[in-house]
Amino acid sequence: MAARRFTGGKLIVASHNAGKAREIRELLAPFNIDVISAGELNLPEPEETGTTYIANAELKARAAATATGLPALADDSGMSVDALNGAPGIYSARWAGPSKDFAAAMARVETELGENPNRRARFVCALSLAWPDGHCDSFEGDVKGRLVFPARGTKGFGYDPIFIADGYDVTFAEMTPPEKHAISHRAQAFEQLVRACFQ
Ligand code: ITT
Repeated sequence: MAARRFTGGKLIVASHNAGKAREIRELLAPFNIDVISAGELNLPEPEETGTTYIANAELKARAAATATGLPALADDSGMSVDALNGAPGIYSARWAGPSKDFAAAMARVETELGENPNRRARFVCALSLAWPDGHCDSFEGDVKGRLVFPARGTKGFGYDPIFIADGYDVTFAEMTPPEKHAISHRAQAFEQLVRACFQ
């Protein structure tokens, strides 16, 4: 089925993660869309019961579209570490615990890697645009790279301070937003969303 075009009006950004919601707003900025975040509307956070990024993104987008009667864009993302068999993957947020302590989550990655010399990792992002009638289109992007310890940089969010994309020598947390948006998993998924739904 062809993707449904978004031709304007209000769009819910169905994320309660401030760093992620900020990046999605930055990516949406050139499109002159009236963006409302799930946080502003106090929308409940649905339980992420899916076993894939796309399943969780769809579940979050559908819940917000149903609750508001407006199209909703959700993002499910995470970092997969090769030497940890893809962990934390879809559980990336959960490794930070209820207090969302990403210093602890990054320390856990370092501890679990131990002396393993394989530092390969990738970020993955699934974006789903859902409509109140149940229609939903999804797109996935990724960026490959390697992990460094100790963490470096203060920009970005989540695991950004330990991730260096292939071809670079600074972490995502040392990049400006435009630098990260030029290559990130979120920007790659967003590019596909734009091509299918916004143009
Ligand atoms: P919502 O579901 O409300 O959007 P969340 O934080 O629970 O917020 P996810 O379940 O998709 O979202 O978890 C993704 C986690 O992966 C997120 O908390 C970050 O720690 C990490 N992550 C995703 N994209 C990232 C990025 O660009 N930079 C750093 N960490 C990222």
